[in-house]
Amino acid sequence: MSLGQEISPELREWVAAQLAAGHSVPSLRASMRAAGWHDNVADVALAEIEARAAGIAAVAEPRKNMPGPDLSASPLYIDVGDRRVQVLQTMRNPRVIVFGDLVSDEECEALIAAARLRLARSLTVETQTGGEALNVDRTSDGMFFERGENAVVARLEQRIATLLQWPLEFGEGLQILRYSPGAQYRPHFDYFDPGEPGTPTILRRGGQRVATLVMYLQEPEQGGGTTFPDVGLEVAPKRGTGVFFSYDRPDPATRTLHGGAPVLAGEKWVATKWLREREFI
Ligand code: PD2
Ligand code: ZN
Repeated sequence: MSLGQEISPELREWVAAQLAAGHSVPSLRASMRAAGWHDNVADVALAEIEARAAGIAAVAEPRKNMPGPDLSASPLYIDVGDRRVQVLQTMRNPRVIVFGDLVSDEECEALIAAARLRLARSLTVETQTGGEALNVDRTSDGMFFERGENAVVARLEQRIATLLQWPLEFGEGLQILRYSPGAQYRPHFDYFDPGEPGTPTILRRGGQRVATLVMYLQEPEQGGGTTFPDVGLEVAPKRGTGVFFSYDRPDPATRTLHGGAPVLAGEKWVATKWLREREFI
C-alpha cells in the first residue's frame, strides 16, 4: 500500500488518545484532514484503531527499516571495529543469523561474574498489566544490566550496534540468564502481543521489540539449544556465538517462535539484547 504519508507510531498514539478522550471518529477524521493528512491515511489509521478497540486484530504493516548486518556481499566476516565477527549461518524467512566470535572468553567470564551476584528467578514482562511477574514458562534465573553499566557491557553494546546497524540507544539493557539442569524457556515470541491490555504501557518506553540477539556465555554439557519450532531450526549454544533474529511486525506470521530447550547437563548462561523501534528510555 502506498499512502504517500506514513502512519507513524506517534500518529497511532495520538489517534488512540483522542478516542480515549471521547472524541468521535468523524470529528477525528475531520481534524486529521484539516491538519493535512490525506483522506486514505486518516481512514486507514482510524480503521486500525477502531478494529483494535473492537478486539479485531488489524493486519500489521511490516516495517521496512530493520536492524541487521549488511549481507549484500555475502561476507564471511564483519569488521565491527575491535574484532571480526564470523557470519556462520543465515536464514531469510524468518531472518535468523548465527554469528561466531561475537563475545570473547574474557567478556563471557566478566559478564557471568558481575551477573552472578544479582541473579533472581527470572521475571518476564507481564502483558496483562505492563508490570513484571514470575513466569512458569521460564525456569532460568536472570538479571538486567543497565545500558553502559560497566566497561564490558558498554563495549559489547557498541559492538552490537555496529554489527546490527541499529542505534545503541534503541537497545534494552542486557539481560543475563542462567539455566541449571532441567531449566528451559518454552517457545514464545519476543514482541509484545498487541492484543494484551498492558502492551500500550510497555510500548511507551521505545515502541515494539523488532529484533533479538541471544549470546551464549557458557555452554552446557548437553541440551540448551535455541529452537525455532516453526522452521525446525536449533542453534547450538556455543560459547562466544550469538543468534540474531528479527520480526518486522508483532505477528506469528514472522515465524520467530523460539525457545530455550531444556538443559540436560551442565549450566547454560546467555546474554540477550532486545532491540526496539525507537530509543529505549
Ligand atoms: O536462552 C535461550 O536460548 C533463549 C531462548 C528463547 C533466550 C530467549 N528466548 C530470550 O532471552 O528471549
Ligand atoms: Zn525469547
